[in-house]
Amino acid sequence: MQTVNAMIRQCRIAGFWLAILAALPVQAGSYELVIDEKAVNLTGRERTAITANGSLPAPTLRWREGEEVALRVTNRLDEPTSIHWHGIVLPYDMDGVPGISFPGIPPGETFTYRFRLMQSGTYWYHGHSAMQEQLGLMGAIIIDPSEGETHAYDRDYTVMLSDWSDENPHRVLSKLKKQSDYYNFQKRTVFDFYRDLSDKGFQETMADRLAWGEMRMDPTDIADVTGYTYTFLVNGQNPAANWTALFKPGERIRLRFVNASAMTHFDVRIPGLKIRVIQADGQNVEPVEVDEFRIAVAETYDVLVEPRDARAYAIFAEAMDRSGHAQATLAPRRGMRAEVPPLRPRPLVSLADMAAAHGMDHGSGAEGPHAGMEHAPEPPPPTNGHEGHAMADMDHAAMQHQASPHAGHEGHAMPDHGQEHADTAERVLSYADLKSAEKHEDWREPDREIVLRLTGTMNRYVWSINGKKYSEAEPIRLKYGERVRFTYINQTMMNHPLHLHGMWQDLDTGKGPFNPRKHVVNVKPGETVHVDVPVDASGEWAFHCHLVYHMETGMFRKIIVEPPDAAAKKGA
Ligand SMILES: [Cu+2]
Repeated sequence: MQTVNAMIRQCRIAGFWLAILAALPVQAGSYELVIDEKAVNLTGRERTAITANGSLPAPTLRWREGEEVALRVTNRLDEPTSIHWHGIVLPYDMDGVPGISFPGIPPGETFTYRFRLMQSGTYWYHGHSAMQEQLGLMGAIIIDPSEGETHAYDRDYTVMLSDWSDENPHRVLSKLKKQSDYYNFQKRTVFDFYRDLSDKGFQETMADRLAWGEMRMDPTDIADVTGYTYTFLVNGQNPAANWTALFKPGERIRLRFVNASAMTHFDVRIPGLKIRVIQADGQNVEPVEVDEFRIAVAETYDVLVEPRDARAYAIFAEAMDRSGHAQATLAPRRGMRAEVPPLRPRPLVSLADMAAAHGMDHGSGAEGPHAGMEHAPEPPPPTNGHEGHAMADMDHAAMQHQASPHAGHEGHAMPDHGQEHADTAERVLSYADLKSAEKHEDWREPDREIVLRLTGTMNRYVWSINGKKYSEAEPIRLKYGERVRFTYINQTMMNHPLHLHGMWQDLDTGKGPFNPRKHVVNVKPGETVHVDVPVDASGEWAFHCHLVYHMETGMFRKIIVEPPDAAAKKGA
């Protein structure tokens, strides 16, 4: 029975009925996407968005593992466009990055993407030309597994989060270039200064202010672009529109969260419900039960919830900097609305956090690829609870963000979102919780390490890697078949969600062959993170921070993977 249903579903997807049955399991689905402009009103003012088939977000594509897809993408804009299939393993010339994978799609022309799906799970697609993604060009991809779902559920909804601005993205960027904290209206006030004086005393307060000033940074500078210009959307709808997912009490609901924002990390809660995380970036993980999770730009998380009461529940996604929120509703009937929790106080990055983060930096691999990983991933012990209390003893050299390894503080390299707001939620998902549900067959020690320092100059709003922006940098060269450890050292005070095209990043959470496999790895301010990349795809690939304005200003690299027989081919 199960098999017949599955086959019927496959046929519906393919758009054929019985004719295709003979061809199973190989099938070919043809899809048409027409990229165009369209007037939208998300804030009370009419603006122009970029849409696919007239919809914002673009249509959800539902595929099946093993399927060969052909997508005809037609450009009706008066500028070039492109679609990148985010997280999908495919031949590099189908990856959709202009200037790397292919030339882009000129106005009036059609490009056909073709590839076979060798994976399942929740992914998404988005424009990779200029800043079209910020203007609405993104959609979800759901690939059903060929061998059936691991987890049973009664309903299945996609929850695509995004950030919409009425301002043109080029204007946003030019404002940031003139003044990097243009959108940061949550700066500390003179009242905060006097409160700090009474809490911390004169010396500590002044030292704190001076140190931040030297860095040309501000502890409230959590996000470059904020709710001042952004309206946060769920499936293209603002909070007032109350996008609703229906359920019957007792049902088990799968929610596929996709963060399709240009710049916004979200903290997601559904007050009154436990959230069971079952997939990260389309990959099955050992289920983890949490009250809240942070979703970085371009990540996906699949979760299960089981609402038992016939009432409305809020799906509440707070922008990480607390400058606004996206919101949807889980309810037994349309028109219901849950009580929405207030935004929590904005977080501050403390200098002590930054110092602790630098303590995590155990250098450029001199200690071997797994240095520091044997230790339990525990946060530094709490001090007396006063932020910045370590200031008097602070090593200011560390704050200059030199590459100085601090011995003796190993083992804190685990990305641990939970620490930042552990006091306001019972259980917050951290990367350290992620464990692959399947053992990776090809797991082995890395052959070599490449250290990538995430750098930036806030006063000119230039973001870079190892101090160089894309236009100044040589490509990173890898060899097919090798396993490379990338060590990301974040020397800035911004989060950077790093996206590698075409290959997986096995995030080192200390679980060896069960390390979670991700297409985006978020690196927090001051943090060092290790990922191992099985180099199993030849060609030229993009690697970049997925914050659009960071990518645009230089935090981007081309990665060239030499095929195994490159030498032979050159000779032929
Ligand atoms: Cu991407």
